[in-house]
Amino acid sequence: VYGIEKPQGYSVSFHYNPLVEYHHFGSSHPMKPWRLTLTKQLILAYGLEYAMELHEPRSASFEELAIFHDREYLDFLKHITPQNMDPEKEEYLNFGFGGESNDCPVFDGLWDYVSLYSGASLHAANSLLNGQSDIAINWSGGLHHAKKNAASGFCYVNDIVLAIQHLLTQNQRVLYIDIDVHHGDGVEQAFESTDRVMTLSYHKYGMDRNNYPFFPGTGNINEMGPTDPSNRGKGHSLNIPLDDGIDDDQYTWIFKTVTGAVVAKYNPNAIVLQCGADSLGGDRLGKFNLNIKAHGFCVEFIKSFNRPLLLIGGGGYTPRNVARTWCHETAVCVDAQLHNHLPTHLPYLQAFQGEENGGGVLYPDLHNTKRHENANTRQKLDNIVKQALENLRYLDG
Ligand code: TV7
Ligand code: CA
Ligand code: ZN
Repeated sequence: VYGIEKPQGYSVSFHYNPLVEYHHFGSSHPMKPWRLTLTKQLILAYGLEYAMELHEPRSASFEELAIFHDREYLDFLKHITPQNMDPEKEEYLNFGFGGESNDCPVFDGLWDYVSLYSGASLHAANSLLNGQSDIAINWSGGLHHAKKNAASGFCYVNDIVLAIQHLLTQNQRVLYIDIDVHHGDGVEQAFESTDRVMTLSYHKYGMDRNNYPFFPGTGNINEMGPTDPSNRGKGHSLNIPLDDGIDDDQYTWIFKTVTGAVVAKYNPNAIVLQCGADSLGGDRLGKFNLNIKAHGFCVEFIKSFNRPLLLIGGGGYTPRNVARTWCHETAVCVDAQLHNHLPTHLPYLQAFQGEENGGGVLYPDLHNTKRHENANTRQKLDNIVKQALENLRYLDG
């Protein structure tokens, strides 16, 4: 009778198959699945596993992936290897492989990799559907650029689209929010013709000094999906284009203001939050200057709406800071405060030491690590908010 009672608060589930971390895109490629090892080790070192349910999900099947993706594309993904690939063949380019940047290389175990992270997102969505958890986490997912028949920007299979489709089996409206520094174009496109999914992405938008657009080059404020009044999806995409060097105060202000208005207006039955950690200061590819707690504020804010919540990973190219951020955000979910000094029994402790601004701590100062000049003025941000709130009027029908 006086046994251990279920503690107050949210029930949180953590979905992770450690086999994903053994996959390599290539030594010079910025995407490092190894960052997931660091994340998991940090979470365990702080003892967060005692505050949530851990699941080791199986891989998604071909049939499960085919709910969104074309079968010809999946056949290609399933059988392509570094040994049998032919970069001259047309399908190779059509399916988004090759090209000068080699963003989406063919590597050993590619099929296992995509089905592992997708299986984890589907499993996480499922535990929200069957009421086993209020917040479900999959840090290995969040690959928002993949299209139904093409790989793009390090993403081969769109686990987010698959998870949202699964949530739609029992939820009328799902809100997708994306704080990765890149535009969540694949998810936006997949649901452009439905009013049952609303997508909201915050990202860097604009040209670099060589006049190349920041990847993927879409997501301006006036891009809101179809506006044809006969299209059910009209106005159900909202994009917040931001400039280099945005700081904590500006970002949390714009996130609160716009996301708050969207939740109030759309009233979703479930929320999916993509937590790409490339929006942090000091990221190898990103352009923003956010600290870990400002990034984590987005999770706190979304959590306060008390809707079933799926948290997924995404980008993040400075592995030690990815691990710090996702560990902090896991703690936010279970309402734990973490000590700034890293636990001494942490494996890979070395990875977190010897930094200029924060060796040995969980919350280093990332604001000035790469010094992107802040090109976001008060006035520009005010205008974006004004325009965003105006765009929301399309939801009135
Ligand atoms: C979700 N940026 C994914 C973000 C995907 C970004 C890109 C790289 C890159 C790729 C490499 C590599 C790299 C140091 C960085 C348009 C081009 C670029 C002309 C020269 N190093 C996410 C994708 C983005 C691959 N791609 O949102 C192998 O950077 O900008 C581009 C594409 C093609 C043409 N070239 C410019 O975070 C997970 N790629 C090293 C090795
Ligand atoms: Ca984004
Ligand atoms: Zn990104």
